[in-house]
This record gives sequence, C-alpha cells and structure tokens, in this order.
Amino acid sequence: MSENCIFCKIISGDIPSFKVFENDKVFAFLDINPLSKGHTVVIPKTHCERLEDLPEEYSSAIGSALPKIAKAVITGTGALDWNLLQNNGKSAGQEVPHLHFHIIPREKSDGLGYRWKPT
Ligand code: DGP
Repeated sequence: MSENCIFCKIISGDIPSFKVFENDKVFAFLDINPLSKGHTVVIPKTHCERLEDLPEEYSSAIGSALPKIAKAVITGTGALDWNLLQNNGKSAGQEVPHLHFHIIPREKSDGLGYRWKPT
C-alpha cells in the first residue's frame, strides 16, 4: 500500500467506492467519472504504477479475474459489447498512478467512438 494513493485508499475502504468484485489480490469498483453505465475499474491489491511492474502472482490473479468481472458487468448492464483499456504513464493518459484496467460497456452509437477518451 502507498500512503497517498487514491486507489490504495479505495482498497482499504478509507475512500468509499461502489465495489463490483473483490478477492485476496484483486479489487474492482465503479469509475467515479464513467464513460458509460457500468464503467468499472479493476486494480491489483498491491501498489504498483504500471503493467510492467506488476508481480507475477498479481498478473495471474488479474488475468483470471478480468473475464469474470467483464461477464458480470455486461450481464448487469445489458451492454452489447465492451472495451478493455489500460494506460501506462502520463503520455498514455494515465491519471491515477496505481495500475488499473478499465472495463467500459459499449452500445451502438454511444458516441464514444473507437478510441479512449473521445476528443
Ligand atoms: P486513468 O485516466 O486511466 O488513470 O483513469 C483513472 C480513472 O479513475 C478515471 O476514469 C476516474 C477514476 N477515479 C479517479 N479517482 C477516483 C475515485 O476516487 N473513485 C472512483 N470510483 N474512481 C476514481
């Protein structure tokens, strides 16, 4: 855990969130600024900033959890399709420096286009 990290505080419960999934290594919650209904953020329960820094045990856990979480999100929202997005570093659009994956439910003509963060 990192003292000043927003997502570490969400894991600990110091910052409230709408929890979607949790196990011993993975936590998922609704994005505070959703691009679509059900936009979910999936994070490891260890502090690291970027995908290349993630310890193997956590990458396995996230790899296993992502399909299950995505299935629950699309079932819950009734979305037709969805994006999985993950940003590493400021130049790539990463705002919160705790590794995270976005699950973004999509509908036809939802106006989001085919790129992260429509311009
Ligand atoms: P990124 O740009 O990839 O670093 O995305 C960070 C996302 O985290 C952004 O979509 C908004 C979300 N977020 C930031 N702070 C909070 C928070 O305090 N609570 C929740 N639920 N989401 C947050």
